[in-house]
Amino acid sequence: MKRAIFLASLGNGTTSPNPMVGAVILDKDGNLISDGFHYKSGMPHAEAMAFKNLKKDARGGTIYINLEPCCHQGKTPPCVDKIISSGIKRVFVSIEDPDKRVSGKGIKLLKDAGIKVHLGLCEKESLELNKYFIHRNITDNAFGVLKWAMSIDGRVGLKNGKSKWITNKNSRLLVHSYRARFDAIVIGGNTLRKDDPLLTSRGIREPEPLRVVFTKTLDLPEKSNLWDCNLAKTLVVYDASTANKKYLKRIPECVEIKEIPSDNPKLISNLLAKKGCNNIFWECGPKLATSAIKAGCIQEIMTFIAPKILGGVSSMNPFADFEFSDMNEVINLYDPEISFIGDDIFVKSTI
Ligand code: AOF
Ligand code: ZN
Repeated sequence: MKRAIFLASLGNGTTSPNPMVGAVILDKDGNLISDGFHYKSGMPHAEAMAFKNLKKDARGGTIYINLEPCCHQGKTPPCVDKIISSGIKRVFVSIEDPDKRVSGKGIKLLKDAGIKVHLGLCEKESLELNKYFIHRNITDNAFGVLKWAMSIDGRVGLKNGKSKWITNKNSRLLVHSYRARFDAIVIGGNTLRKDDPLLTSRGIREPEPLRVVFTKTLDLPEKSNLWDCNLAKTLVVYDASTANKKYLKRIPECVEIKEIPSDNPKLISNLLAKKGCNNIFWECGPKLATSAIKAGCIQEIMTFIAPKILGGVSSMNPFADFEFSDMNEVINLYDPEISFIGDDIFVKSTI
């Protein structure tokens, strides 16, 4: 199963909206005779790849899969049928598929066909590997990770908005490699106007994650790195209740535009989930970061802390006011993982 999980992880960054799945086949004597993984939506599933790669007859053998095999006709035929017709006698499955077209039905069909099914092997690792896919299927929203970089006194920029650079080069390179694991990166209009970021993984992920800018006003600049569609796709999402549509003409044709009825970040998360994004990297400023947390769009945080003091009551904070009046109301973070990137501190935790 560990091999199946490893193979599955090779699809990291390419399988969305699909899960990462690997499959390993042993013959009746326990010899490894094939394996495979799912690379991309629309391409064969892991089991289909493993059957395609078969070197020997699988009759009487065993298959290990880190996700319940599918039983529906989607873009590709049901994997359950392939397993049954192969003559395999035992199936090890890590976790059930949360996709409503499958969830439990794949396992039932295998059992009905007289195949022995063992559920739960390496469950924890498999839940972790596909947490984004599982979250989207259960909530209809994309799994959100909020990232910010700040000085040791908790500032994300000077009074005049300058913030290049608070963290060191290696921290910034790490951010590029994290971007490669996300289907979409979201910023707000203020970040676009102030930083004019590229928001790419610098070629680590092909195609690059979708770059999304949320704007309340649509008052975005005529020139912007995000308008260069050769670098990556861009989507502008605007709040129809406050935006001035006269600014739409500033946005080039290659950029996709969608309106939402309010500034609730849940609408962005939901819209992106519907577009097939399992996860979102929120690289936004204080206002959007605060409302994204309030709306329940953030499941993990990533914080880079640099050994610098910016000072000043009017320097920029990572968050706006949550209006807390009691310490019982503040946001608690869990399971912190702390590491050093040179002399920057990197903290990952769940929320
Ligand atoms: C498997 N093995 O390798 C994967 C599965 O549109 P389709 O046909 O690709 O189906 C997508 C759904 O199939 C996806 O939502 C999930 O339920 C399942 N993915 N199942 O048996 C695989 N990738
Ligand atoms: Zn399948």
